[in-house]
Amino acid sequence: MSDRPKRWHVAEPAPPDYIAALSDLPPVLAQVLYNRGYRDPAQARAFLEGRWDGPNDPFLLKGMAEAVQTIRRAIRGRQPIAIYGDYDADGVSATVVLAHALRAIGATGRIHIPHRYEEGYGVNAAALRKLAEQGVRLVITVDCGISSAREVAEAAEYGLQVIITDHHTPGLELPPAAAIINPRQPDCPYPFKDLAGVGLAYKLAQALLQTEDRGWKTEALGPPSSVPRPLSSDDLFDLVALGTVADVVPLRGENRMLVQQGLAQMRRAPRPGLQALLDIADIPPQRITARTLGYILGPRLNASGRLTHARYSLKLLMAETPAEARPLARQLNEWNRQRQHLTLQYTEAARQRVLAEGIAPLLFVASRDFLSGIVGLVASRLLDEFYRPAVVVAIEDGQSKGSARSIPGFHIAEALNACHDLFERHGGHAAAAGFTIRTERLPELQARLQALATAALGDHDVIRPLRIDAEPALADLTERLLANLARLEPCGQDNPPPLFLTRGLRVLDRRYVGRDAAHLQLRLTDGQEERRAVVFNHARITAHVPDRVDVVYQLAWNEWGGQGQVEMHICDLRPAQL
Ligand SMILES: [Mn+2]
Repeated sequence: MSDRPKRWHVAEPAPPDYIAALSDLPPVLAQVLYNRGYRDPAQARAFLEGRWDGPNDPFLLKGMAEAVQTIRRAIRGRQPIAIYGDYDADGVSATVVLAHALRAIGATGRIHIPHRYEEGYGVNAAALRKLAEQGVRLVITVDCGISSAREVAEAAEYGLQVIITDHHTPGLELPPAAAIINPRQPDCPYPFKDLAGVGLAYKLAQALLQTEDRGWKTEALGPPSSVPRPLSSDDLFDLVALGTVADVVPLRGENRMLVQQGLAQMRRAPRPGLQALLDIADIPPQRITARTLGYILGPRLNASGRLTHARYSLKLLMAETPAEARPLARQLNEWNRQRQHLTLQYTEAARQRVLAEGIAPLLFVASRDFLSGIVGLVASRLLDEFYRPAVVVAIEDGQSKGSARSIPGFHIAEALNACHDLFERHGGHAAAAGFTIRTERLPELQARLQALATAALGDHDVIRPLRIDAEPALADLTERLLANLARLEPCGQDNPPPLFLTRGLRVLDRRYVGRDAAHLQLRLTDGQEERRAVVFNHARITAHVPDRVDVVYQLAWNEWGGQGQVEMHICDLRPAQL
């Protein structure tokens, strides 16, 4: 819980006929569905039951037919194909998805994942040239490439074809590729725009394997040594779920379906690499949730690319036996610990700078001490604490690398586009982006971004909104309600865990618990009912808890001491307004 002020917004109550139409559900759950935008009871039910009029036909993606044709032609001509991936969990998952699909249809070739520090983000000319020298005639990018017009044009000059699959916001100039698969490009009719990089790799895999099913099998002759394993695109759902959650794209529509399917598959039979990571974290596969992907598996798979090279994560996800997976998982776990340590250290240095220099509309911290693989995490932490767009830069001689995170109301990728003349390279989304810049241009960048943020957000205080779903009484907070709320899973980006407000509670008991007494445990009552509540990491926050409080919280199940009970996890707390 952060100590900065938050603005409480309680959702407008759903109309009585809506609640009545969903009378088999607890009213609190019906209200949550209404708040999530499912204003028609049938829609709400479909969301809850995971029914969905998908999956969408992959050929609705602009460029898909050309991509499939080009890939088939390369396979027929026995031309090696390269997959050009990215070094984050989304990019690595996408690489593995496409590798399995290509292998299954008899393609041969290579995989290239760039080195974050030696090559940088995206498609680089030297790597393309090297692939061509190795005999590759076709390169397929996953999770990158949309901002690499120059490199793709240059490759065409020496006869290297490129297919781009990328979900990042296209810039002004699209690369002259053989095909571009990106639902955000102009006039792509694909109905769902929020697939991750791995989601798009999956759609390409689906298209390739689907055309295979249409009886084109005879065209896909691999070399005699490679015996393609039979593969259904459904076998790849676990990887899709992993990259989708790790990349923090909205868990709605097609993504919700993909993540649900992937979680079910992982719980049944996790692939050896994921099983090995779960073993180290002591998590039984049956208990995997979207949070496990976001907070346990994702960070470990990201750690290799942040500190050394993402190929170790690639090898882990490709591992076919536990013996192969275990040492890799241990290594990733160790890198993740180092990553955590660096994140804490840099974040503390950055917040000291922010506090010393005054909190501007946009936070901008640049340092020679930062490693560029970590700056994005620091920007996230700054945003969490100060609720401002945050740009964090690792200064290096010559060229520096930065990472930005933003809040609603300030589209950071567009802000970077507006400064495009300053960058060597840049790209991203509304809420997260990155760039490479000549170091001497940093002061101008800071001034221009500051001006853009001031114009967009104004000088007034930007206060984090807490979107509260409902105001239940303590008596409503039951095991049955919690079980019903679980039907909203997988929760995450754009489908957050429900948030509740209960007013006028009396504090019966306060206890400091956990290491360094970091957490505060309360017993709360409304005069009739009593519930346990926890404020995690209260220290910087609630030095004094008054006797009567209004609390905003999520519901959780606590099984400590062998006895289960519903528990309130407090996100914000105020003296009761009587
Ligand atoms: Mn991505």
